[in-house]
Order: sequence, then structure tokens, then C-alpha cells
Amino acid sequence: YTQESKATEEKPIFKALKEYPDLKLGEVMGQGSFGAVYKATLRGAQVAVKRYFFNNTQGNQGIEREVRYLSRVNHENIIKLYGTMVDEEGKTLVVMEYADCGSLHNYLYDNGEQKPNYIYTLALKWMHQLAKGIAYLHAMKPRSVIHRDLKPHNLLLTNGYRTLKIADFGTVTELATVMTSNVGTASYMAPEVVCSKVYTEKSDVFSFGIVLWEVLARKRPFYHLQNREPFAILYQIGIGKHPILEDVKNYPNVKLLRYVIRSCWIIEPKERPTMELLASCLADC
Ligand code: ACK
Repeated sequence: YTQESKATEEKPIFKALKEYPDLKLGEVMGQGSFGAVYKATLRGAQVAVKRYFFNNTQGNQGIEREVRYLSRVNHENIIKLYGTMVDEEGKTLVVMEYADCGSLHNYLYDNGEQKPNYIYTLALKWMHQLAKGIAYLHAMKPRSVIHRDLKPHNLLLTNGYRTLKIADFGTVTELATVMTSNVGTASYMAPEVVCSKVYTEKSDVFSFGIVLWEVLARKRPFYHLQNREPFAILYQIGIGKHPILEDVKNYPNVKLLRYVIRSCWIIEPKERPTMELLASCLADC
């Protein structure tokens, strides 16, 4: 009776996915360099399915092992992973919880549809939820999960925009190496990631600081640069530059908020606060 089979028993849906004839893919919700995300139904319930572009030549094992580990994640602010399967074309599908209000990125920048007004307390609530979710991933046993790609695209909203849920965590570690060498998006990368590709919990903390700045400043990180090509942004990060702190303004506790953001951007990763500390700090903001 191995650890593995125990985990499988706790998550019957995971194993069963392979035999699912009733996973029905619907419309494409979005595309990325990795593949596409579909709206889908499974046993009549709404789910989201990520379908990777690359063909799964070595079989699904590495990814399946990783998704099985990640499917143990059980937190209200993290998108649940249900399982993986390989379709008839040999592409990997990852089946996950569906979030009905789209991404934070969509909320911030897509003006197409009607959305609830931007409320400062709501933004802080989201960031508190985000900190709690990431703290949970960092505390996972036997090994912590580092998100590696925290940005508004990967933060989904549900429950009438009141709840934020983290998606694409772990950037399914093994998939990340298969995909491209640049996991993460330039603007959200920590300097040590830019300079030496070292991902730790503290590189998530750095990215968290950028997202916190972004929702409070309501501007795109590095909007002030003339050249916003990824390489130009990476260069700026590499030399220790970050978004303009003074763009966070007009809030009652602006001093504290700037202090929190600045602490996430400390160059030495060890000196940045833990996600747990950030969560408790934001609970008081
Ligand atoms: O900004 P969006 O509406 O939210 O468009 C992107 C798109 O798919 C590509 O990533 C949406 N998306 C991703 N994962 C999910 C999910 N689990 N539930 C609902 N929408 C999702 C994302």
C-alpha cells in the first residue's frame, strides 16, 4: 500500500479521468504559448481544460505525476486540478476547476464587458486571498510548491468577482521545462530569476509585490519605460529597477502599503518577507 495509491484513492476523480468518455470540450477561452484553454463539461459539471500544443512523446507520466501531486492542493483560493489525460492526437489535457468571472488581467484591462466597479477594499481582499493561497502552496509537504508565474493572467475570479483563485501554479514544473526556458512574464520576474533562473518561494514574493503594486496603482508594471520589449524590461530588472512606488497613492494606509510592496522587492531574496507574513499583514490593511 504505497503513498501513491493512497493519494489516488483520496482523489478518485483523478484516476477515473482516463476513462472519461464524457469530457466534452466547448469553446476556447484563450490561447497561450503553451496551448489553449477550453470551457468543458465533465459528468455534467462545468470545468476548464488546458490543452498543451506539444505532442506527448514520452507519454504522460511526468506530467501525470506532477498533476497528481498538485491535485492534492485543497484551498479555497487555488483552482483545483482534477487530472490529466492524453487525447487522440497525443496532446496532454489538464482538467481543472472553472472560474466564471475570468482573470484579474481581464478585469483590469478588458473594457469590453460590464464589470463591477473597482473598489479598493476588494483589491486588498483579492491580494489577501492571493497571499493566503501562495502561503499554502509554499507550506505544502513533503515539498513546497513555487508558483513561478504569478501575474494577473493566472489569477482567476469567481463568486461574483469576490473570490480570487490562483491558476497555473507550479507552472506544472515539468511542463515548464518542456515548454520554453522563459517561464514567467518579464515584468513579474524577480532579479535572481532574470540573472540566474533561481526560483524560490522568495521569487514568488517578488512577483506578488509587482501584482500588489499593479492593482493599487492601476497601471501596467514598467509602463514608464520607453522601450517595453521583454528584453528591455529584463535588463531593468537585472539592474535592480522596479515599478514606481509613488504610483500607489491616495489610499488611507498608503505608507504601510508602500512599505509592504518595497519589502517584496528587496534584492536579497532572504530578506523579503514570507508569504505567510504578507498574508497576515494584508489582513490588517
Ligand atoms: O482572462 P480570461 O477570461 O481568463 O482568459 C484567459 C484564458 O482562459 C486563457 O488563459 C481563461 N481561463 C484559464 N483558466 C481558466 C479556468 N480555470 N476557468 C475559467 N477561465 C479560465 C483566462
